[in-house]
Amino acid sequence: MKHPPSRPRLLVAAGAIGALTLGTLAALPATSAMAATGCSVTYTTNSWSGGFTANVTITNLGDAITNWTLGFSFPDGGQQLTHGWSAIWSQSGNAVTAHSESWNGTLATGGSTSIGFNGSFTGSNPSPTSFTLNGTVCTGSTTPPPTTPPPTTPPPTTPPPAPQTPVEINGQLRVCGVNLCNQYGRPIQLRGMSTHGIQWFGNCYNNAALDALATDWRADLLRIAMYVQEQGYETDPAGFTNRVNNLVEEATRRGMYAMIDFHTLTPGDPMYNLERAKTFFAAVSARHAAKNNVIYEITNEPNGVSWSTIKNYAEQVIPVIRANDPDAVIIVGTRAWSSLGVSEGSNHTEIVNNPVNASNIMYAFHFYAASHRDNYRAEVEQAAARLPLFVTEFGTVDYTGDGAADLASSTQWLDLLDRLKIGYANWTFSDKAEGSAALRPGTCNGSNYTDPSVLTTSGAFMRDRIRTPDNFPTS
Ligand code: IDC
Repeated sequence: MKHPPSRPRLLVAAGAIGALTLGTLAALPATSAMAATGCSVTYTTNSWSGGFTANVTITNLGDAITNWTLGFSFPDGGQQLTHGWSAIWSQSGNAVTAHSESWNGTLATGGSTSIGFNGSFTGSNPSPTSFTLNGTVCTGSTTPPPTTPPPTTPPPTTPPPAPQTPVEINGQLRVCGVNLCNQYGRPIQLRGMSTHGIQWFGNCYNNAALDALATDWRADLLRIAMYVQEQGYETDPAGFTNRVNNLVEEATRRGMYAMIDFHTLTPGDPMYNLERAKTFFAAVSARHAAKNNVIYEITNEPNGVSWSTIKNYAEQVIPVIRANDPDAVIIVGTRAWSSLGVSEGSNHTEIVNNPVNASNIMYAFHFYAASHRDNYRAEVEQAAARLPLFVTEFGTVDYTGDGAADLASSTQWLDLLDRLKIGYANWTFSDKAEGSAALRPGTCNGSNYTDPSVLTTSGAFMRDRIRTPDNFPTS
């Protein structure tokens, strides 16, 4: 029974096992993950002075296995495996491993096999207290296979509702009483920006800039300022008509309302441009008749002329648009730079007493916050009770378009317009070196329109005002 120690042989055997074990270990997790596991082990010894024989019986209590590895640890540091049989034995430190031979690897459920070894010891020879078979601790009972969770179909991914654009929500607008109403007949306020003169600042209305206006500023509205004089429309009617049409398409693609501003300024008599207006509006209204987001502003700022002259002009231009686009909202400039007459000593009653003979129209009011204050605000408050108003242009600065932004007066103005649900477009979404411009000079040469550093004082103020939620009524 006594077998002499034979360490060199064991070392060679251990090396061989190491090579075998690699493949086995890799296979183990896959099989054991699906199988019931369990085992019991009996371990008995006969010992003599400094040596012993251990008989080990392994019983498989789990599903059938085709090879096995028994593991245990000697409790005493002096215990040493010297020679084993019926398995490929190895020892590393206190840890002992026995791997099945080809002939006893298969163990059915309940099947047993006996193996053994001789060992030496220096102090005592306690038996190991814990065994593992293929990694499972042998407790004498069976562990059912882990219940494989049913294949999880990922929950249907409901895409987050696409944020709706102002035009998707509100659809075709129409004037209702003194308000602008959406497709549900509910009053709304549109908040947005005006271009500068597109003959000068066309480079500011590129994709990145308009994307920023629609998604970063969350503007509802783009006012397209097409000057008629000052190197504008009169110099190239077809070319400017195309430019306006293209910007209408750009606003439409981004779900914004497009306001076409026939930007008369000097001379102040709109009749000076009557034929141009008819030609221009016939063209753009034909082109955009099927759209629901186009608003026509037929004259920017009449000045030095009577209200009856403006009314006469309006009643000639409006039918040209109506012939193509019967349901579009049309906005008429008012006397004295669209001040409802105030800047030339009149007031809104001249309109109330002699309104434009057309339906679905609004009247323009313009202000520059550093120049126009309480008396203008009072006028707007009164007029708003009787006339549909739209602030198609205003500045946070003085009437020159330059100087410092008057944020206190601008805040008073915008609070008033919000309360009265009067729509507005701020002058200007451009990088002109003047106080009213929202973008710092040079911005439009670049591609970044969302970094706060591109905004002027006026731009930062306006962006904050415009990007707050609209809460448009939807029923
Ligand atoms: C101003 C521009 C300025 C330009 C000038 C002349 O801000 O850069 O040189 O027009 O074209 C208005 C007009 C609007 C003016 C603006 C500021 O509608 O065209 O823009 N303003 O002066 N009415 C009152 C003020």
